[in-house]
Amino acid sequence: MKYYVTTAIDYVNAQPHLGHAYEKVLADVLARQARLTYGPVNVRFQGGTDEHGVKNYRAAREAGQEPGPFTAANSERFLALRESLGVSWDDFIKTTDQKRHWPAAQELWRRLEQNGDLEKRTYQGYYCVGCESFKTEKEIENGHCIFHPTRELELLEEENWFFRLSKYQGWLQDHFRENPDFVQPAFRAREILNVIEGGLEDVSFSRAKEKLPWGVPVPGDDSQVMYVWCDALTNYISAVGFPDEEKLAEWWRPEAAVTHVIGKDIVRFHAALWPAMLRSAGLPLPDHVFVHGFINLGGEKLSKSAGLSLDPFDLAGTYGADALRYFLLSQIGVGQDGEFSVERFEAVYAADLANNLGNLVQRVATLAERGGLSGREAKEPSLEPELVLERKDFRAALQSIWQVFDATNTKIELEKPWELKDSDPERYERVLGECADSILVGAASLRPFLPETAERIEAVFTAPKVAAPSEPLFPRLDR
Ligand code: ME8
Repeated sequence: MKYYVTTAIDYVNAQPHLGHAYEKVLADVLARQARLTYGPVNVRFQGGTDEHGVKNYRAAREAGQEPGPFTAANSERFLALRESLGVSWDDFIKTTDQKRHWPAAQELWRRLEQNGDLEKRTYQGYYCVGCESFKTEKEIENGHCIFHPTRELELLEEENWFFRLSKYQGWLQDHFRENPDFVQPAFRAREILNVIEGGLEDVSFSRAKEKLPWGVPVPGDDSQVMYVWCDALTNYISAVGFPDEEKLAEWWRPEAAVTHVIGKDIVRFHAALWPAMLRSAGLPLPDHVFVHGFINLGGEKLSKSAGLSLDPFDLAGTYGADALRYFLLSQIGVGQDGEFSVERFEAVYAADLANNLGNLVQRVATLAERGGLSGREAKEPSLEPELVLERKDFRAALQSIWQVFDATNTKIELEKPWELKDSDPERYERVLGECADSILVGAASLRPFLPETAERIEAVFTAPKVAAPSEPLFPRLDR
């Protein structure tokens, strides 16, 4: 079984915020769980940055820089999430990569053209730079794009290449009916199917080079560069070798499981445009598009354009990467939006991490050390991988893992091993061994979610002699 999971490739017009970090952590859990379930060689976890388009180009200009160095520097910040939050990408592709990415984007273009799906037209419409797309009437509210109410829409008139998306409407509807879990969760599938049934318009697929010189050149037309979404979506196959079909087939073929993890604002591109492009080019489709909600702050979506941001590097630096991962994974239901506040984060940190898990590990390890307990064997996880890989219900998964820790805490309270050390040393050892074992079961299940914590706990209880960690797993917050 081959498992290929991708994150959206982020625009690099500004620094990463907590919303980006959230998405990468969700996909990381899938990748880590898949490595445990299918074996690391059968899993590929792909990330990258989306560096073309008007938004990036203007941000560079506004910073007084050339787009190349500007996007390259910001791309590094996105890649840095790998270290700061333990996002275990196997590979990271940049759309400015002329060797790996451009030939793929251009070959895909040629195939769409050969299939009669690209044609040049003059078009006038309202463009949202935030979304990097033209907006239909239905997507405009009070004169603004629903996703970017702080940006002005721009009226553009240009001669561009168009992709005949409308041609694929019927086929897409059938695909949704035949593959009810193509888009997950189900409420998002229904939503996007409604949009498709409401009618799909053809998509402007290029921009005049004289207005936007920053993009992949359109094959055979020097006056145009590719539309940023056409270029960006291709990353999912350029990264795995397209146009080399043999290389591509290792990860991108009907029998492999391919999952795109994306946010709710870009479903249309992934669930309508991308499948249609692949169909036109005669390539297989991904299996799942898993759609997450937004991280909000005080009810507002975190966004680069609205200037509302929370620095994931600061948060991970202050509280620890695993603490931040825990909050993001345990507090938000599948596909739902999540509200972030430092107060809530600290309350969850104190209750679940410092007091519950951290205390339990410290207590059991201290008592075990006192009794000279030998290390135990590492355990198999009790968590069903299906809950993670299929249902993607990370909150439910963590709740079930915490039940193991809660039960161990209760056992300690009931058995009071500290009263047994001298009176009944045999029972003392047995109780502590059982507690250590159930902590090890919990830690094994925790590996995809809190990798560093799981490793630390497993190191404590599998060492030749159990010894209490010199530093608590989750230090108390002095406030
Ligand atoms: O859309 N909460 O890039 P992007 C949760 N380049 N997720 C959020 C979020 C928030 N507050 N804000 C953004 C793009 N995201 C394109 C993708 S893929 C071929 C091209 C998510 O930097 C957003 O939904 O605007 C998307 O999945 C990802 O972050 C990148 O957003």
